[in-house]
Amino acid sequence: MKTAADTFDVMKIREDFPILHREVHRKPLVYLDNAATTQKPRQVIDAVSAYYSEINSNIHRGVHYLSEKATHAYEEARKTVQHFINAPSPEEIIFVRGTTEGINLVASSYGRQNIGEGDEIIVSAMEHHSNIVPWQMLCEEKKAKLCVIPINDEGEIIFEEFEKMLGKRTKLIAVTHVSNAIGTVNEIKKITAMAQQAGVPVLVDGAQAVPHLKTDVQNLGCDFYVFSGHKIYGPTGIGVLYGRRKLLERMPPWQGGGDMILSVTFDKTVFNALPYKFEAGTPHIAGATGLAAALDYVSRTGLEKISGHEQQLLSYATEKLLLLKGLRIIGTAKHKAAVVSFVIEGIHPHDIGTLADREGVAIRTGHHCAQPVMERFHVPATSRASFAFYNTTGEIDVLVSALEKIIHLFS
Ligand code: 7TS
Repeated sequence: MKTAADTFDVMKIREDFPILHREVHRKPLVYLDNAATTQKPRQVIDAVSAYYSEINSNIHRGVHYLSEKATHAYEEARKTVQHFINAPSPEEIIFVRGTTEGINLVASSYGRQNIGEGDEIIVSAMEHHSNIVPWQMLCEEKKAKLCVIPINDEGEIIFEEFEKMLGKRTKLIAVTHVSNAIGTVNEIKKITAMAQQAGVPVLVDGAQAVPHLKTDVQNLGCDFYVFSGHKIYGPTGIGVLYGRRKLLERMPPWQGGGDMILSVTFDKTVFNALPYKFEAGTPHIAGATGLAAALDYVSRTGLEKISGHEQQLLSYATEKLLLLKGLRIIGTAKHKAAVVSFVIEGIHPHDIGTLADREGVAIRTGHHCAQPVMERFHVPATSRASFAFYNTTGEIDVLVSALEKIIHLFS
């Protein structure tokens, strides 16, 4: 029987990504830094270019031809996002700059309105800084408390601890769907089920999940879901906040300006309806059309096939890397997305990153904006290879031989 991955033509996919054919340091580029940002297919580049060459205009204000075209493209992009994550309605899709801005929006609006002195916000020990710092700032302002669910040695949430933490004072839970630093895929449905019992809303940071897993916000049962366009083959500067209508409707706007109002006088301003209430000012219209092109591309390719291929890359890389002398993988959860974080005894991750780069291999080194994760595993930093559906086992071989050279150099 053929599996999804068998019918996946990675070489054909690579043809769609112009940058993958360039060289760096006179070596073919091997791009394994996809958790930081992904490369863009021609279809996305063309969509952005077509927007600027054919319909560029401001939205929601002109009655002229181009403005109507641009408005239509922007609102169609919203529907594409809605269907992609199976949100109940397009009004629950707010365009933002990215995951970071989406979380800050919820912290500023929902947080300021609903969290007070002595209240508690729960995050996990594997969060990216952007799902820690906005909550810390809010806690500081409101004299609330940030509680952290510990993770085990594999890098998985310890549910017994979470259960103990969840109480009358808990006002919000903010967890990542997939860890950028160690690749763990969290059991979001289990978290939302427990939260629902306690009557607490859940925000899910989907930055590292949407490119790899089929995301269905209704099935997940979350109240907010955020992700960045640039991590799913779309442009930078555009991202998405999904929120349950019931919550979004009660939340105050977080930025004031054009487009988010129905009427303004110096005595009283009436705010616009959803989703515009949260989209003050001219948005990234071209970015939204590029994001829609990216999501269409992913949907056409099929997330099942994408994740099948990526899981093969993950097992191949894990197996090959573990053969290297002194190499240890950080993050060994049962369910992982295509991220491998590792340390090599006696060699600083920054040296590994710099030397790998000379071989054309792009990996990220450092704390990955998840310093508490580094602390948890008692390492100052790691090297991280993160895969996308356009990567090949051949590229992993190039990474492995680059690492062999480095280990040899330092021995
Ligand atoms: N949340 C997670 C889980 C992330 O991985 C990132 C970015 C963010 C939030 C922030 O996304 P942004 O688009 O708003 O910046 N992660 C990474 C990374 O792993 N390497 O560079 C950026």
